[in-house]
Amino acid sequence: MSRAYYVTTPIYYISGNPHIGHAYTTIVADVLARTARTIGPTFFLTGTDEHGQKVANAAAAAGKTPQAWTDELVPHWKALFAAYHVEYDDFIRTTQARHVEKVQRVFERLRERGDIYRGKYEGWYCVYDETFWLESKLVDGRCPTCGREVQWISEEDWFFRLSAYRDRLIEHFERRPHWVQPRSVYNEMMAILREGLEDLSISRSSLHWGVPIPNGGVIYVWLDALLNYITAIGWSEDATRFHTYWPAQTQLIGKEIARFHTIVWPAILWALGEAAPELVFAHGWITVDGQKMSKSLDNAVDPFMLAQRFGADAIRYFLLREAPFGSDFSYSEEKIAQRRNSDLANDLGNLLQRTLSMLQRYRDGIVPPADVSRSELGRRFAALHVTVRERILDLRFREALEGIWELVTALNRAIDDRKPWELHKNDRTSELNAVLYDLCEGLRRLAIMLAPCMPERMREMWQQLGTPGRIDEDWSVSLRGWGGLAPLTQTALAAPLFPKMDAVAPT
Ligand code: ME8
Repeated sequence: MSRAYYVTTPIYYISGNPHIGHAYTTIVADVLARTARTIGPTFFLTGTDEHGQKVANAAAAAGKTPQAWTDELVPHWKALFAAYHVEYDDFIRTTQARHVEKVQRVFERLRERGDIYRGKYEGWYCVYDETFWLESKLVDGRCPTCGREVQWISEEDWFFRLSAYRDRLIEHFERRPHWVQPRSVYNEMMAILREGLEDLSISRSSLHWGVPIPNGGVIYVWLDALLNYITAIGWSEDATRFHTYWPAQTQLIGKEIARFHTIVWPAILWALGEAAPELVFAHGWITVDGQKMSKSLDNAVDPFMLAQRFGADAIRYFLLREAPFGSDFSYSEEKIAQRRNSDLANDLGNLLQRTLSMLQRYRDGIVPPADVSRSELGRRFAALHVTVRERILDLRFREALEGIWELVTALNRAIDDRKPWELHKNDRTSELNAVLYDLCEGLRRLAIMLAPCMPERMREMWQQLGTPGRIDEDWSVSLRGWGGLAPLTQTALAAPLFPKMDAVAPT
């Protein structure tokens, strides 16, 4: 098998119910995977991070064993992804044997190579972020990432020689200036590297909930968690499969965990003799009143409620369209409703309704033949999908949607300018055929290009257009040249794709 497109999301701590921020990264990965699948083999991994003190504490607070607690919660996470039409190829749980065994193997290899040693850890620990902190890094005595209280830890642990990889990391960052994006995160990581690296404690001798280490203690939850990206694809077990996917093309994360993914992670991989991922993209946060949305800040929005209220596809669209990928953006139901009403109901949904009802009225719902070589719209938009796919794979989702909306706008304008009702009244058959054909072909192309972003609604649109074949076929076949829609196709006007909603008051 040749190289495939491999995209990953963070694996989420299963310390409570998910919020829309968790759905965000996985939705973005789904859009990438759906797009990559229109080109070739693709693998999309997501999952849950189930070990560590944070999860153990949450389970204890609920009066359950950590295993029972995580078993109970995993279905909520899977249901969340299903509610947002996410089609992952694999869902890894760090408590699964396939993962645990390989994490132990990693530990053995690191020990054999002399990359780890026994030492005493004395310092601070943030349970929320599962992160060790030096005194000098604390801000007002609190965790510099999340601002929470930290606890003092003093224990015998295993240490990974992270400091030994500093020069190689700097060289890697310099040689591949795009491997960490956006630039702001790249610069921040470079600053950390320049400042110097401490070795990293990779075990917790006082904790029991984790991957056990021979002679006591468990593996530090971050080492355990990072390894999911390779244990899921057969590392140390199936070399052919592993090398089909690794190094990953795109690892998506939130910016607060960039240090683990761009400094610790490549060093661990190198210690194992493996390559660093091609790209780590650390996106921004969904914020509420300027603060990161987060379970424990009590500002988390229930993603199930959102999907029910606005429709999963409208939320997907909002998340991709609202801000350039990478930046923070604020959560607002008013803005979601606005986007849904203006872009989806007015621009796109109405376009489909108007087109199919005119087609019904003038041509019994049957797509007429037309001379596509003369289509002005065809000349302008036949190659749009190439740009769109490029932008999506380049993680410029907003620009991809803006490009697609140029076609939406042009089709709406074609109705207003070419006035099919007048062409019909004046018996200008070939002109009427030409505009009706253009509209249907334009809509077909929109359905295909928007399917990665709004899979369910676009499948409905596809059905209304009556087009045979699959919506998610290879784009270079289904979108080659303006005119892929077969004349005489029978369309079937149905209910509006995005019924208009009442405006939502500003909050
Ligand atoms: O950090 N805005 O898990 P986690 C955007 N288990 N994205 C958000 C977000 C927000 N307000 N809140 C969460 C962990 N996310 C570790 C990861 S990976 C080897 C281990 C998303 O449950 C974003 O992707 O705290 C962020 O990085 C992730 O959820 C953190 O999830």
